Amino acid sequence: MKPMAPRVLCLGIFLLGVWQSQAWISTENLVPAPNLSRVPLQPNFQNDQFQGRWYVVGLAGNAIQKKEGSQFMMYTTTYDLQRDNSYNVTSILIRGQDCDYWTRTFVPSSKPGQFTLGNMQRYPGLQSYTVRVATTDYNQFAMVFFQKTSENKQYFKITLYGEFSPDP
Ligand code: DBS
Ligand code: DBH
Ligand code: DBH
Repeated sequence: MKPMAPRVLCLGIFLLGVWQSQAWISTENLVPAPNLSRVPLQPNFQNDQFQGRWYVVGLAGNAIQKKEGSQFMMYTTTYDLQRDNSYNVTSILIRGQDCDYWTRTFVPSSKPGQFTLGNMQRYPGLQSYTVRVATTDYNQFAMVFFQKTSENKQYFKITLYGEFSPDP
């Protein structure tokens, strides 16, 4: 893998720090989500270039919990552009010998780089779901902001994606 820009590494380490320091927070007492207007949006977002498999190298949020005794789970997320310009989004989580697959649809909004969740009615309790690509170079890194309202609680998370290189 090509070396990532030092700025991105710093950001990643910062996010991991946030994640660690917030790991104890219960869902009864959530840190408020930032207003969307304060979250950057990748200018001139190119949906075709963003496609493909990303490796999740950092995860921070107001309800992200480290399961006791287990390592932080690593996963990949693949964005597949459909004919209607939505993405089929599949995450693969490795758990020992098992693979967990998780697929959903991200539907484009009027702002390129911002999405809502398709088939919302499939998720009980889910009232809103917004995804915003904050920044990316389409190749080596991306930062993506997620916000969801579920059972009247507002959750957010930020993922740092790194380049997926299956064969060094
Ligand atoms: O997809 C998400 C967007 C998401 O899972 C969360 C926030 C925004 C989140 O906080 N998830 C935690 C609580 O449901 C979790 O444990 O996964
Ligand atoms: O399992 C999940 O809920 C999940 C897994 C990977 C998820 O919500 C996500 C990525 O956003
Ligand atoms: O309900 C959920 O937790 C959920 C629903 C849709 C979720 O975590 C997600 C998409 O990532």
